[in-house]
Formats: sequence, C-alpha cells, structure tokens
Amino acid sequence: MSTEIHRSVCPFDCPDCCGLLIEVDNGRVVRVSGDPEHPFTRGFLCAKMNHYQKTIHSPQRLTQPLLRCGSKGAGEFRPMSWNEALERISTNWREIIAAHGAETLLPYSYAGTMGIVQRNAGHAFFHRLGASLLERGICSPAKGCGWSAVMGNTPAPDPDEVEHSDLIILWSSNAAATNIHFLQRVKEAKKRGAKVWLIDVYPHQTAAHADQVFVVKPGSDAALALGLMHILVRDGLCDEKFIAGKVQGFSELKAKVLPEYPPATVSRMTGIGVAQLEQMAHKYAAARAAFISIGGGVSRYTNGAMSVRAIVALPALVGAWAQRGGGCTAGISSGAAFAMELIERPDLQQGSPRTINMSQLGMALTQEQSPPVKSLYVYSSNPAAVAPDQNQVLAGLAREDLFTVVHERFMTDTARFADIVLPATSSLETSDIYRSYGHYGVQRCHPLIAPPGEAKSNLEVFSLLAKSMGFSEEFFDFKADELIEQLIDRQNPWWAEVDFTALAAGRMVKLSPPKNQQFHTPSGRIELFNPTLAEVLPRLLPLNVSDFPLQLVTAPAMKTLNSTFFEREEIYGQMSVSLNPTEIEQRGLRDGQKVLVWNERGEVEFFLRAEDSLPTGLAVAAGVWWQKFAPGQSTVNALTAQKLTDLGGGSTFYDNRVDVKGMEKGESFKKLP
Ligand SMILES: Nc1nc2c(c(=O)[nH]1)N[C@H]1C(S)=C(S)[C@@H](COP(=O)(O)OP(=O)(O)OC[C@H]3O[C@@H](n4cnc5c(=O)[nH]c(N)nc54)[C@H](O)[C@@H]3O)O[C@H]1N2
Ligand SMILES: Nc1nc2c(c(=O)[nH]1)N[C@H]1C(S)=C(S)[C@@H](COP(=O)(O)OP(=O)(O)OC[C@H]3O[C@@H](n4cnc5c(=O)[nH]c(N)nc54)[C@H](O)[C@@H]3O)O[C@H]1N2
Ligand SMILES: [Mo]
Repeated sequence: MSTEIHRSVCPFDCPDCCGLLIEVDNGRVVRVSGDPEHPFTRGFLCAKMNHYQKTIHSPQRLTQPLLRCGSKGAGEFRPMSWNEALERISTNWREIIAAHGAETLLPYSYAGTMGIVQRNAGHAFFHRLGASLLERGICSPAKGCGWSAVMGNTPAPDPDEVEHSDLIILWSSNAAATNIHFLQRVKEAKKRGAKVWLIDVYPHQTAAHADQVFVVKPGSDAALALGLMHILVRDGLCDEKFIAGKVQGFSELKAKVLPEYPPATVSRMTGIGVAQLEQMAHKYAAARAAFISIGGGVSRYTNGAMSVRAIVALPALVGAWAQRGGGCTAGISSGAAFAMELIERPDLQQGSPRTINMSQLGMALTQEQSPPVKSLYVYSSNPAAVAPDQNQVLAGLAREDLFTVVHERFMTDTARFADIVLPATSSLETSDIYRSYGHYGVQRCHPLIAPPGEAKSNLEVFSLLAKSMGFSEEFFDFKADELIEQLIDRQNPWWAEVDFTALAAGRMVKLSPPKNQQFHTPSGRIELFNPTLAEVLPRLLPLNVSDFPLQLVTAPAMKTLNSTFFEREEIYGQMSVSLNPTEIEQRGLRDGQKVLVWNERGEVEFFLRAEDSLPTGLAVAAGVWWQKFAPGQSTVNALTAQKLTDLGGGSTFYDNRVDVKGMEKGESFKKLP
C-alpha cells in the first residue's frame, strides 16, 4: 500500500502550534515533518516533534485500563475492561458523594493536549457533578495580568510584524528552545540589519543569536525597566507627542516612581553596570521600532506580574507603538474568538463549590480542608512531576483514603500513584481544533490512525463517565466534530477574514483581532497609572526571603516539554544542575560528580555541570524529569514552592533558593523499580 500524507497540528504546549505533515503507511505513521505551506511553521520542526511517530507508536503507550494491585505509588497494576473501570469509578464516586459531598472530588488537568475540545472536555462533566473547581494557573497568568494592567485587552501584535523591527529584545525568553519559529523571524530581521538583545539571568542557547546579552539578577527586571525609564526621562529621550496623545499616567510615574530608580541604585538591584544601563536606554530610544518579546521567565516569581507590567510600560515612553514592527508582546490571546461557554458549560454547575489553585495541590491533599479532597481525577497533566513542592504532592497522592484516577498516554509519575489508570489517545487519533498563544492561526485536525489498544480520548471518557453517573444532558452525546462546529462562532468578527474551505481542508487560517481601536483599555490609552489596581503604579516588589545562597532557575529544556517526551529515551540526556566553577570550587566539588541540591522543602540528586558563563549565585536545572530517570528519587519540583504570584494566582517556579553539597561515597536514595 502506498504512503498517504495528511495535514495535522502539533498538540503540545508551545506558542508555535505548528502545522505537521504526517505520512501514514498501512495504519502506521512513518514520518512527521513541518508543513512547508503552514505560514508560521514554514516547513521545519523542533527536535521534539521531528520523530513524533516514535511517541505515537512507542511500546510504552498505555493500551488498557489498569487497576492498582500493589501499594500506592508502587506502579503495580492488573489490566481490566473499560466496563469494570467505569463501574468502579462511578461506584466509588457515588459513595464519596453520599458520605462527604461532591465538592470532595477534584479534577486536575492542564496542557497535555492544546486541542480546544480535548483540553476542555472535562469541564461540563465536573460542573454537572458539583466537584471542586480547579484554578489552572500553573503556567503564566501573572504574565497576562502584567500585560492587561497596562494594555487592557489590546491584542498583541502579529509575530510576523517583528520582521519590521530594528531592535528586538528577547526579555526572559529562551526562544531557541521554546519559540523557534519566532526566532526564525528574529534571525531574518537581523539579516536585514536589526539588532537583537537578550535579557536573561544567564546566557543560554538563544545568546548565540543576540548582539548583546544583559544578565540580570533573578526577579529584578522591574527595576531594570524602571531604571531605563528614569534615564529616558532624565535625558529627554521620551516621545512627548505620543505620550500626550496615547498614554495615561506619565506624570504620576515620573513624579512618584522614577526618582526611586536612578542608575546607581538600579545597577545594585539588577547587577547591570551604570554605563551599560545608560547605553541600553540611549540605544532603545534611538531605535526606530524597538520590539520586546516577553517570555514567561520574569513572571514566575512572587513579584512576577509587576515585573511584566513594568516591562510592558517601556515602549510607551519612546512611542514604539507608533512604528510598524515596534511595541511589545507577552503572548497572544485569541480565546475570545470561540464560543467557549458551549464546551465549558458553566450553566451545568451544581451549587457553588470552592476553587483550588493547581499550584497548591500539595496543600490541598495534605492539609486540613473543609471538606477534604477524597478523590482526584487527573487528565492531560502530570502533577507528581510538574506541580511545585513535590514532596507534599507525593505525600498527598500516597494517601490510602484518596481515590485517584489518572487518564494518560504513558505510565507517568502521577499514573504510578493511581488506583485506576485509563489509556488516552494521542493527537493523531482524535479530531480537534487548535489556536495558538504565539500567533493568530487556527487549524483543525482529524484522526489519521486508530488508537492503540483500547485508548480513548478525553471527550469519549467523559461521555462514558457521564453515562455511568446517570447524566442525561445532550452535551454528553456530542462528538468532537460537533463540538468543533459549535465552537466556531462565525458571526464573531474574529472570523471575518477566515477562509472556511481552507479550514475544513486542514490548513491553518488566521483570525483577525478587533481593529476598532488601538488600545483596548478603559481610558483608550496605554495605562502607566492603573486606578483599578491596589498598586496604581509599577515598582519593584520583593522576592521570597530565604537564607539559602543560590537562586535556582528551573528552566525549560531544549528536547523535552515540561514532563512530556520522556518516553523518548534518545532525546533527553542527563538530569543535571549547572553552576559557575567558582561556586563549585568553593564547595570542594568537581564537574560531573553527583550532588545534592537542597532547601527547606526537599533534597534532589543531580549530576553537577560547570558552566563558565553562569553568574555566581545562580543554579540552573533544565527540564522536569520523570522520577525513574532521575539519579535519585526526587526531581526538580521537590525544591520549588507553592507560593503564588502577586497577581493572577500564578506559579513561582523560579523563585527558589537552594544550596548544593557533595554526596557521600555510595550515598543514594532508593531507586524506583
Ligand atoms: N523545548 C521546550 N519548549 C517549551 C517548553 C519546554 O519545557 N521545553 N515549555 C512550554 C511551555 S509550557 C511554556 S509556558 C513556554 C515557556 O517558554 P518561555 O516563556 O520562553 O520560558 P520560561 O520558562 O518562562 O523562561 C524563559 C527564560 O526566562 C529566564 N529567566 C528566569 N528568571 C528570569 C528573571 O528573573 N529575569 C529574566 N530577565 N529572565 C529570567 C530563564 O533563564 C529562561 O531562559 O515554553 C513552551 N515550550
Ligand atoms: N520546575 C518546573 N516546573 C514546571 C515548569 C518549569 O519550567 N519548571 N513549567 C510549568 C509550566 S509553564 C507548565 S505549563 C506546566 C505543564 O504541566 P502539564 O500540562 O501537566 O505538562 P506535561 O508535563 O507536559 O504533562 C502533560 C501530560 O498529559 C498527557 N497527555 C497528552 N495528551 C493527552 C490527552 O489527549 N489526554 C490525556 N488524558 N492526557 C494526555 C501527557 O502524556 C503528559 O503526561 O508545568 C509547570 N512545571
Ligand atoms: Mo507553560
């Protein structure tokens, strides 16, 4: 039989949301490549997706429902039928609801798939059940809050516009790992003469593409942005005309905030020299169309929303928004294009249950709650690995009285703790529609192969669970393609320019954000002063206080995505922590040895790596590993805290302090089987 080539979409949590070409031969995917006709992908993929077929056809895929037959977390299961699994889940839930109320059930999901249908497929069911609500803030809501504090609902510029910029600032963004198709635009602008800056806590892979790298102290970015503004004002480099017409609160900022951020003070706060600050401000003002791309890094601190807000304010002072290619982005939000209420079904909500923040799962499972959490249903997420304060999360998952169901593609660290594991489909086995948080594209995809064994999609499972629980609403009969049609709100102006024939044919089409006004804020201007917030003006907020000497940044790894792709042993390497050689020497350690990284929450074994380019005082651990591939029993989130950001209830993954010590000879934690 000859090979067929179909279009599909990368389902993973990445701003690029690539178009894929999938070659299928006899029911098997034999090759995956970037769609050359996809306007954003332009024919190339990242290292993770280049061999997606290895994930799809991995012998490690789960294919049958499983029932725990060992102790919690031991990973011992026996296969069972779907009927038995559904019967057990619904019987348990009925008993728990009768004894303790439906609020003691907690759904836990995030971004295993970004397809709008499969990602949101559980909301209607859990609303109908009356379960506790989950605040899904593990990624970067603080970034959104920082943006909207200044820009309201203003749609971010299209990423292609960056090609018209002459100064591109990648501010806390390792685009070479996390946004490679945007980086391609940056490289093209560079070829045409644009300068590229990287502002980060260490020079990572993206530094190779930058003309200048500015290394800041973690969490100090608000001071940097305000310090630059101080110089712009002091030296008369602001665009007075733009400010007079388009900006609210410049005089308040100038009078009340900027005097606190003179260069000498900002240099102490950020670690950037005074001369460099002066040079930065002058070059920024001299650029015709400076563009800032803000990554999530700055937002993952207890002061994260405020840091983003200060950075977003910067372009207003030089009028960068008035120039093609100028301005700033903190990510694209096109959710308003979709009739989300038809899939989320808030109208089915029973009672008014409490909300639990997903970054505080550890507390929710181990600390006294009224009512307690008695059952956890996890889908499209791996909280044992990705949630902060891993020791508390694992202690919660180990509770004998917690009934845990995990719907997964692989036997993850979370699935090991389940009472019941259900096998999940991959993106090539289901229908869905995708939007991106890095561009305005939308694309549909259809099942191209049969699921392995008895794997089912999120939507199918919730439909079966609804039947088992006796729910008769029509919603629970809808198929994915019907929901996709409902989600597309053709009357909504976002769809005005969409070619529906191309969409139906599986091609990417572009949504058009509203163009009726330039700045979608209450005042219609860029709001440096925001009277709706407790903090009406930006400033540097303090970080977590701790006596530990090193700041630990737990950055995204090049070849894995959060805890995804660890089934692909060929791509991930060794779980290591990097330090400047001075820090290594001071502790009497050597490059390559095993070390213990520790703080008040936990201890994690890593292989030590010396990196000359790292500043002192910083430790970097890339990637969120599966326990079974870690040198010890714990992974990086045993060190991170459940504390939330200043606004938005976001996670603070980079706001940790730790120390590092050598391991005694032969000392090691117990390994998992
Ligand atoms: N390869 C790969 N791609 C991914 C992911 C992955 O795990 N691997 N994850 C996906 C997901 S879920 C997301 S949300 C995005 C995240 O993608 P990004 O938003 O680009 O990544 P962040 O984790 O937010 O961190 C970006 C950078 O912030 C830097 N940083 C940390 N603290 C500070 C600070 O205080 N100041 C400054 N200036 N910089 C700082 C870090 O060193 C890091 O280089 O990427 C997605 N894509
Ligand atoms: N230390 C540290 N921790 C972090 C981060 C960090 O930078 N450092 N990043 C944080 C960020 S930005 C994010 S967004 C979160 C991400 O947290 P998660 O969204 O939980 O990310 P993943 O680790 O990718 O886990 C997704 C799981 O969903 C499964 N899955 C995939 N498709 C499907 C499906 O269709 N159905 C079902 N049922 N399951 C499916 C996958 O097999 C995978 O195990 O992690 C956070 N954790
Ligand atoms: Mo994320």
